[in-house]
Amino acid sequence: MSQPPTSHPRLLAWIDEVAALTTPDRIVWCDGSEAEWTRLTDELVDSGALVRLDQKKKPNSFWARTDPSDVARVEERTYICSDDEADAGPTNNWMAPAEMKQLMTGLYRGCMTGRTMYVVPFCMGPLDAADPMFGVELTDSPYVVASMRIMTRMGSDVLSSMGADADFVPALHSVGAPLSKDQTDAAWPCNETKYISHFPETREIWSFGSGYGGNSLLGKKCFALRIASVAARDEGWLAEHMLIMKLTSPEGVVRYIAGAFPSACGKTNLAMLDPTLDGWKVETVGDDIAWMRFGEDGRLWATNPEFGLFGVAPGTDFHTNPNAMRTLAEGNSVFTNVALTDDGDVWWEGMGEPPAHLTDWKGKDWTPASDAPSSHPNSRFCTPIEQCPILADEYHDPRGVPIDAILFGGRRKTTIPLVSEARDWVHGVYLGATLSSETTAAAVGQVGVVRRDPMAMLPFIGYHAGDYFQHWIDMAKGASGDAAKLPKVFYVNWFRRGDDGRFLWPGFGENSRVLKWVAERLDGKADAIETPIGHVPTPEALDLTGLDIDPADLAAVLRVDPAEWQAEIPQVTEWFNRFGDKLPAVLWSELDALKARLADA
Ligand code: GTP
Ligand code: SPV
Ligand code: MN
Repeated sequence: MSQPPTSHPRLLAWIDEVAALTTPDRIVWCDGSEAEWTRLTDELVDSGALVRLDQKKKPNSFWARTDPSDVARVEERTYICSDDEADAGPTNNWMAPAEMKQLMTGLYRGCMTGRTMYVVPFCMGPLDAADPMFGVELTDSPYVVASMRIMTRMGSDVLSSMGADADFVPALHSVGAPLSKDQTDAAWPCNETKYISHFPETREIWSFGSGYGGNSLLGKKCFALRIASVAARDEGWLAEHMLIMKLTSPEGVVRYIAGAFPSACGKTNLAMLDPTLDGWKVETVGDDIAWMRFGEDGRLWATNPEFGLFGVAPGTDFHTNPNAMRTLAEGNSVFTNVALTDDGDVWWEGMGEPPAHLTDWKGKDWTPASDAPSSHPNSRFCTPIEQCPILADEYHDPRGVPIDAILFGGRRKTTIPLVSEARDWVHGVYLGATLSSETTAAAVGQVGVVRRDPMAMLPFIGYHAGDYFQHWIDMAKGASGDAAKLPKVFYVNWFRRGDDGRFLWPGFGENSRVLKWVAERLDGKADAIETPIGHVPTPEALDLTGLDIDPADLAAVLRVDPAEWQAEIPQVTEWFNRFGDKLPAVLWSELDALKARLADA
């Protein structure tokens, strides 16, 4: 082992302990340098784990294929190991911490044999934050190291900032595939047995068996949402699955908007939106995670703790998300489970006409006549956020941005109108708590099933969801008692469909029309109809300049159908019942009030 570049006693002791357990052949401290990136990616290319893309088309970029069994987050294998089972609540898997540690210690024993253990010091959010949030990931996956370098601030600077005594979240990761002598490595080593475990009291993460994104890049969902949500509950802030954007009107009025949509439901696209409305400007602050704290002004300020974008590839194109395409053209990216073109570029469904021949995500020949898609529906690009051409300057500011509006949204074919505005904060919390969406390929399991996904955080709340709802309601107290300082809450749905299955609303850049209505509501300018579910724009209140939309489609996408909403009531009741007496009573009152309004409608 090379001389450790730190004297941090707790870190050194932990590394010794993990090394003794997992028995790696060597330990490498990651410095985050360009030279290190080059060495790692060269090694991965030499071993066949990565393919280097064409230097002109995608400079310094790579194509990765996973094992076909390791393509998404594994919610069934994800655990919140709180001391008390009641603290994990009904929405999380739970195991007692000692039991989980014993079980996983068995799995970890010798699991890094034949491999390198990388020490990855990282920081979620800017290093010059008042209270930088450090983590250290120990991993035996060089793919994870390369990805962590894109997704987080990582390396020597972080280690020096940590000094000898900074607090950090220890995050242990292994693909769970020890290598014996003479054994050739798999292109994507992983283990059929997977555990993604969180210990909220001790703020630790133990991950085993998967190399995929949310299961293995432990700064992201595991730290910045599951562990951070627990810290946020204790300290009076919010760690949320939200995009953050800066919206500027033609008059130069700036609004900061956060948006919580479940996985693969449009956060990255909205965060990077290219407005079709003249004079409106969107700039990106974050596309997946927001940490929101009260400022001295009593307003809620949001920061993006990440350093990269880990975005859904299929559907991304110059027509839908040109800013993502421009970000990727800069290179320095890793593409996972997309298709490879014969001239060394990447391709995926939604990127216009398919080439005559591709190598698909399983490494097989693919032609337009092939039955299966060329790219996995949860294939991803991993790319530095600083390459985004519309990155807001405020991204770098450790104080973040003061949030004017929160959008909740999901993927619903029916019922939910294009946009509605909550009546007040508690009604907004009700909308978030009852948010529903069709499941997507971002998690292993059936796709297209409607489920409740509160605040788009169902798989990410690190404690009891009933307590989480109460925490959201209590945020009203943080605003120095002035509810007017809280963000206004809106509920959007880009995915409503007609009887023929078509999307009723064109989405993407056209969503700027909805953003304009939101901004005008904040200014008290735009018209709305009061419906039982909240304030919905009149068709005239939406700026439809230059948009060719059938008036019948517009009416259908804005429609609030009391019968459809009545049909949701038993599902919401059943959902709320799951939380027993942990469900804040005011949410039952909101449901009762909704029922009464629907009965009168
Ligand atoms: P995660 O990274 O999993 O959290 O996903 P996300 O919420 O960032 O979703 P993303 O923006 O990557 O979009 C997911 C899928 O929805 C992509 O295939 C997009 O093309 C598609 N999508 C995004 N916005 C819209 C929209 O306004 N309308 C339609 N029809 N599809 C959209
Ligand atoms: C999500 O599923 O919400 C993602 C991808 O952003 S992952 O990093 O795998 O969680
Ligand atoms: Mn996400």
